[in-house]
Amino acid sequence: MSLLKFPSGFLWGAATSSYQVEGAHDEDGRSPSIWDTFSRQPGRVREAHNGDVACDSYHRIDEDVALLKALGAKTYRFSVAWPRVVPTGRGAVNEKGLDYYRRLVDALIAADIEPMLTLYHWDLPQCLQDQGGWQVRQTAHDFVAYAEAVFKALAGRVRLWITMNEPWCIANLSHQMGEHAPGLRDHQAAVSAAHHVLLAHGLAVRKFRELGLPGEIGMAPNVDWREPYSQRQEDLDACRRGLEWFNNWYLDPIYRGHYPEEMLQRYAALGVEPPVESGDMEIISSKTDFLGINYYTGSYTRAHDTPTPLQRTGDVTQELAALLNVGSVDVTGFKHTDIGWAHFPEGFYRVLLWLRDRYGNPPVYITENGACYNDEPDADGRVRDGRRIAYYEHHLIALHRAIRSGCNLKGYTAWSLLDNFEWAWGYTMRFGLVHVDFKTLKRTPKDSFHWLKQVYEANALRPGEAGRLAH
Ligand code: PNW
Repeated sequence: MSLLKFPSGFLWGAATSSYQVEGAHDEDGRSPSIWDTFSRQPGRVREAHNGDVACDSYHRIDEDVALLKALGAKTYRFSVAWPRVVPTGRGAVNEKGLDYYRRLVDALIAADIEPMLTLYHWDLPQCLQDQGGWQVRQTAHDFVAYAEAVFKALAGRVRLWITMNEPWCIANLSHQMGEHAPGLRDHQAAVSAAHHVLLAHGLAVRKFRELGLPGEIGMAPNVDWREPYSQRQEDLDACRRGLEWFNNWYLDPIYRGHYPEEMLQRYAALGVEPPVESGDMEIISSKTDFLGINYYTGSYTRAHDTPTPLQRTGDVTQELAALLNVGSVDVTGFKHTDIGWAHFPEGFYRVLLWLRDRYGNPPVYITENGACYNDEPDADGRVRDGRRIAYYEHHLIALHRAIRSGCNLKGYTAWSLLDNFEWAWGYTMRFGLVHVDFKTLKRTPKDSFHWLKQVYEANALRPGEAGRLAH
């Protein structure tokens, strides 16, 4: 069996985010975020779970860094909690909150692990949500002031900076579909939020340049892949609409300086438009140094035979269905992970090629990729998550194919280092390479951890090995 080698210096690692792992929700001056509020509203999060304790990573820097070291990680992607650093949303900086990240970064550097820092992974200070949150322009300016405090505190020690994690989730999943905080279902709210998130990103990139900081800055959108069910024109069009809504809405403004035309027109039919002011698109398209990509799943897509007419009805679900007019077809008997997402490694390969061709082959870090399987430790203490190993193996082969096809790939951080607070699913869905017992907080590396370690240390993958390890 052939050995699939990755480029030398390829940056392997693992990822987490602040609200999902830190806990310590009320320590050292942290104020509540929208997720503290949302998780306390009945019916929003499975089992009424919240991130008050999470993985307690706030108190376990040494333990987590030791796990990263044991994994052979060359980088750790984590996020900073805005409500720790600027508890009032805008204004005074809380040095105690910053100290946690200083200690974490120091510990990573001492372990020879490159910090990859995300400035916003969804924990907006609740006090800013009370003033309109991402729906208002002011939040973009507040974000830049917060970002500047973090830039200055960690300048020179952090080289890789990510402004936003997954703008589609921040805007659409949270303001259009109501599934994440703040839980709204309103197209205009989503489109306004998307614009202000993009603006905040562009303003932060400009601030980073203005400060003359060493390092690289980019954004980490999640991308979807839609493979046409057939070559019939309606199906091809459905795929394009699906991608415009999910991918291009964020990537076109950054790389091309405008929103995708067809989706703009479709939103306009619902009376919705982005609140663009003069100069915004130039700010949003400020040059970045890399693109972070989060990929989990994709689907075969076709148009509905009888599309819902695109008009305002007041029924948000129906309007969204009409806006997209896409349907997924499970034609392949795909395996699904425990969260219900299709195992679709071919989509990973396809979307990387699509990004290469559409956006001029930018340097790309895969900032998230991983699988939800809820395997628990066996009696002997071992977590036999062979299905997760298979997911990683297939996706790393897809990644290798993309590199061989000329995609400018620089690194890969697996989601996630730890089982953690999986948003609306609470602790009921596990993505970790390390199992966390949420009663004792004991951490147990799973079989997938040991498998990935071999890949990371060899900087290469031998297809077929997963099958042996899984048993
Ligand atoms: C991403 N969806 O979230 C996030 O960046 C992580 O924080 C999260 O834990 C991980 O993926 C796994 O879910 C998403 O419903 C959450 O489409 C939900 C969706 C997409 C991404």
